[in-house]
Amino acid sequence: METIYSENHNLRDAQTELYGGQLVYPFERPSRLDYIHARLTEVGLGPITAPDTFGMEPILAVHDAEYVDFLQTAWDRWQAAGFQGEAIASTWPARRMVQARPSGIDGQLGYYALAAETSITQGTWRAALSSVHVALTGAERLRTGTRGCFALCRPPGHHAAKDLYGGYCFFNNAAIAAQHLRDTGMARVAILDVDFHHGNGTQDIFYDRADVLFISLHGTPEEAFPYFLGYANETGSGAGEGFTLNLPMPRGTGFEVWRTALATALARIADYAPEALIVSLGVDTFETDPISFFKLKSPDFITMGADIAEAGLPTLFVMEGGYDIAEIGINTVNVLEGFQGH
Ligand code: SP5
Ligand code: ZN
Repeated sequence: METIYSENHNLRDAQTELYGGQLVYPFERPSRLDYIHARLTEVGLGPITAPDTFGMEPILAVHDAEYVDFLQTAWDRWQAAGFQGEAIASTWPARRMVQARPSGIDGQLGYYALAAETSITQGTWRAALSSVHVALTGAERLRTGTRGCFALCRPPGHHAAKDLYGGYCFFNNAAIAAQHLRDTGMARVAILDVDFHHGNGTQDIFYDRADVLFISLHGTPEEAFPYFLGYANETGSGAGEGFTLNLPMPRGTGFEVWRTALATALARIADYAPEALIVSLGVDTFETDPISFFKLKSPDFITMGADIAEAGLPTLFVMEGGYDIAEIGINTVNVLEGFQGH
């Protein structure tokens, strides 16, 4: 299986994440991809190729133009305002407040952020743009008949909505790839999100549409980030009614239960009969992930990949989360090997 990868992800190296009332070095850090890259090479999964470049059009097909402009200029504006640390939101349009866009950078951070843990930094824009190109290059491979491809994206994307960043995400790589496949001729695309966290951004982008099926397996929002979306009763709206499926699971969920949810997801995908499958691949379901609470073990990820292969669809894996860095290479590549060996 081919992997699409760019070293430009290193341009995103935030030094601060707001966690437990402290500013810590972020869980979502460049070395995550070093471990995955090393494991890909070690097992010889296949060629590792640089992404092609794309214009802004595929991004603007998903994201709001003013939001994109905000991301491009946020760091410079934050610096120009004289702030010393990394750019972090601190005030939100909460209940009963006006949902209008302020003019200053500090107000706009709160307007566009869905969470405070994610700092905007010097190289964030360029890294996020490169991550989109990685996903789009992978999507292009599916268009030309590839069975499986791995878009080794960083920063991740599934928490980003059309005009929201957070959860370490800025552009929704998987959604942009799905939209690109739609815009270049595919009638139906399915997105299967197996990251521990609910893919709130992807759900929001496609919520009222029937042409992209969105399914997420995740820690229940009662206890897990992003907290405010991902309940089972969210099933889509309007034309999209029935084309969102949420499968939240409780603390301590192990692979036996998780795999039953995956079977439910795969049955729905088979019924939908898409032309391609995009997997938002997070391995933060792992038992020792530092910020999550599922109990998957390393060999389970091989089974996961094999089960996904059973769908028999052209499949693009798009990297999302996973924070047990020592094991992230093994767990991620296990999914791909399980898929490939099947
Ligand atoms: C892409 C992705 O996986 N993003 C995840 C972002 C999670 N950010 C907030 C994490 C808050 C975790 N609190 C967990 C307490 C653990 N003891
Ligand atoms: Zn996650």
